[in-house]
Amino acid sequence: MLSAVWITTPEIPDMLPDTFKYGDRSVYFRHEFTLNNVPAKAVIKLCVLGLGVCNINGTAVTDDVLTTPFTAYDKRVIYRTFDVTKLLKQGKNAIGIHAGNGFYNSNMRTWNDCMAPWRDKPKAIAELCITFADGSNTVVCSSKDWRTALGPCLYNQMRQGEIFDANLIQKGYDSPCFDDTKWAKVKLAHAPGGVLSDEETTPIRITETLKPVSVKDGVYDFGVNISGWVKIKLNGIKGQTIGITYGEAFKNETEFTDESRTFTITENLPLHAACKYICSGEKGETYAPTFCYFGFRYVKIDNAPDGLEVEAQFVHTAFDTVGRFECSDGMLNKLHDASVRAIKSNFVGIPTDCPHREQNGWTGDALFSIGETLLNFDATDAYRKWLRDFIDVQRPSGQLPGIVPCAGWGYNWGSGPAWDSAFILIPYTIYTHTKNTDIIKELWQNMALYMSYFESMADGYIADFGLGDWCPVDTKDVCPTAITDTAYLFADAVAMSRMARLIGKDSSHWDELALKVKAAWKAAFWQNKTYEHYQTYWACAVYQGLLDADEAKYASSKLAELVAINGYHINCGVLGAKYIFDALSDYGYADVAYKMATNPTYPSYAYWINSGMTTLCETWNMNSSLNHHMFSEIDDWLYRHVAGIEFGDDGLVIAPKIIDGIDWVKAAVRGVSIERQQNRISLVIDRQATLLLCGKATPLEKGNYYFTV
Ligand code: RAM
Repeated sequence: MLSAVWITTPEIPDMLPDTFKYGDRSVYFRHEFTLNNVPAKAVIKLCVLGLGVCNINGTAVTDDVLTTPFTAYDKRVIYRTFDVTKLLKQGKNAIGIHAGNGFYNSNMRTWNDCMAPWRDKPKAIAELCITFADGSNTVVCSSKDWRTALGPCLYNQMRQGEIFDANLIQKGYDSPCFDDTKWAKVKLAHAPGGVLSDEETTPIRITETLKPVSVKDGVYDFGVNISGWVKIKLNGIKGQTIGITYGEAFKNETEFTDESRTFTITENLPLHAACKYICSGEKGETYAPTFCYFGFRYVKIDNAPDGLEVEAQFVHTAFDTVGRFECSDGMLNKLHDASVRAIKSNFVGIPTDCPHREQNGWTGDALFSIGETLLNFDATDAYRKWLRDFIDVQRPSGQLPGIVPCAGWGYNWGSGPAWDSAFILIPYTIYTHTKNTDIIKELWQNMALYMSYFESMADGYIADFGLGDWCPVDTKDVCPTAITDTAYLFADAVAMSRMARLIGKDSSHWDELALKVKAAWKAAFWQNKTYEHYQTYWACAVYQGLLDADEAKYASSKLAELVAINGYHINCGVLGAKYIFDALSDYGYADVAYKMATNPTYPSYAYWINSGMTTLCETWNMNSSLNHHMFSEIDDWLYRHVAGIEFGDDGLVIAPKIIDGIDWVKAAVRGVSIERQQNRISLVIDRQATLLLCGKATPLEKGNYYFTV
């Protein structure tokens, strides 16, 4: 990208409708050039900020959507490379770009967006490298000679939506011989400031198309909650404005709940998870947004002509599926589906918290779902990109914000050990699944920097800062944060020690730290009556490995007792929910975990499903987002305990739990598959493993096995 320059649109005030601020509008860029021969090979290196579509001779260079990865653009900007050999021809050619705001030019006050250090109007950089059969080559770069005009999106903002006027589409702008004499010359733009990086990321794509399951009074129900948008096809009248509003749930016959919407409601911004489409009047015109996405199950379409066709498009990071799970219990299967759907909807370039309201890269949410995401998907490339984003926003002290990337918000609220530990424990979990240490080596310095910050925030090895057991059942009586924070200091120290050894570094500091923290945790919290009524307390102690074997057994039995006393209801927040399934199942109480998960009454996972949820919620009483993935540890439990496939610290462990009521289970992850019918198990493994059954460990070589238990 050396010879290319960043280009933008000069201000052309008289071309703007006065209701919109400059920068709200999408812009076009175009350039024509002549080739004397047919290219043998051509690639375009491209970055459009915030987002853009690039066409060559009328054809898109990619099927990917929301193409430019979201990064702290003043630190790192990722450009993508696309093979465009087939799109070029001998003679006249044209490149056309349609650019919008994305997170580069977000106007929201919340999360500091509008104050982002990188914020600017849309801009682009492109370098088209062409090689001919005779070995000669030429390069076509974005330059001051390109032309620009305002685009058809009168308004476009990621979380809010678009106002798209089809009458302003400049047909043929991306093909040669288009008359651009009324277009302006581009202006050279400031580079966004970040290092230009060509790293690989997993693209965002439309992965599924859904037909509505019901339509009534302009409300289309797609049956499931997803991330993405709808595509409409219609025969409208020129100038007719169609309203398309997205929502998760209704508060009355016609209106969506406020929780279904973006924070734009409180900020009084023009759109609240909605698009407006102004028809051109052409027969069969189609529209789907380009510069925003939504979280929704329903759309409400106003003022549409008869014969409107509507389909939903599920949009997320298109990682390959590597896992499947199914069993004889229908509720568990629904919980698996809901978890998978929540994970997909919440990975749109970065792991987010919810697709409809925030679309933020909340670190904790990603940590809480890391196991199940890696069991279901080949997501390591996508995480690598996101973990690099941590480096970009880490303060020199080592401190991390609660959302990554961030525009300067989230260092003093929304972070803390349980969220920040994503930076330590996600790389380690990726290692356990892939056995590849590259990511650890790459992040090592920054992880160590974070740990020095974490240690400096602990008083006598007790840490107590940031968020704790978030979104609990009982908001008035929450397990103290010091218990869970200090446990993360221990867990992180243990992971650092293991990672140090894996990459040939000295682990002694982390070993000592782990011992000291464990001692401090036990002195402060162990067997202290004040905490014994918290499920999270017992679960944390067991899950994080703070106890000796006998103590862990005892704690697990106390936890099982507590769950039973509570009518087999879960009674914790995100942290407790992360620990409780393991803490019960590792010591013989998988049946209690099963009863708790499938308990039909509030609060429980099954209660969500019985209330019509198709994803997981943010709160047990469903009064907030209905598409969060932070409670998805249940899916990890299905794979690791119910099916018994675990990629552990020391390799593959096969440890299926025989639970009364679950007659059969079928699951597979990568080269490992297991099927259980009552007490007969068949197993295929593509590597060595340890079989753990009835407390007995047996080493297994790669191969096929049949046994009864
Ligand atoms: C909410 C988010 C997220 C959580 C933070 C702390 O706003 O949706 O799930 O991690 O709060």
